[in-house]
Amino acid sequence: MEKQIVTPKRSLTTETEKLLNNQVGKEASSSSAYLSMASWCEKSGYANAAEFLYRHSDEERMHMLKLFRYINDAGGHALQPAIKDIRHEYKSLRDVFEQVLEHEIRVTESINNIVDHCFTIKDFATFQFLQWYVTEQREEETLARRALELFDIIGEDGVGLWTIDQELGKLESFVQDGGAEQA
Ligand code: OFO
Repeated sequence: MEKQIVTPKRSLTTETEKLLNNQVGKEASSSSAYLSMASWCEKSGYANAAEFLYRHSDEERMHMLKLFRYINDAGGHALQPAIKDIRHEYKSLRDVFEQVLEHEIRVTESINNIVDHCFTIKDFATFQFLQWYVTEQREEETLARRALELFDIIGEDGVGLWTIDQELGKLESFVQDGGAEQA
């Protein structure tokens, strides 16, 4: 007979566990969406944009795992999410980065809702854990906006798209070095 393990008491509420598992799904879906975008960029000849998105796909998986492990550490049950509705085709390179920005804004809203919920119910441990995601989302939105600005600053005609692809390859170090704040 299988040994029954008595579930010890925990501070994590069922509602918070559900919200965190929902966020696991969003991070996994981000990882898959960026992987699909990376593939489209690569086969369309935008090698730097592809590398940028491959890296971001890996980062999103790391975000998912961080939440996943937290849920179990806090006494909950992290659930492997199903991934649905991943787009494989894009109209243009600009379309890809417009999707990235919209996606990040939706993820920020979702994180903010969970943070608000945790504060309201005084789950300060989860509230504090989520601060990392608050900072991360701000950085990722900045990065996506900077990427989109390149299209207007450089222009897409002639060698424009080639130049934009080159600049996309340098963007992360610019934002990480605080260039976005200093500019
Ligand atoms: Fe998970 O960092 Fe954006 O989405």
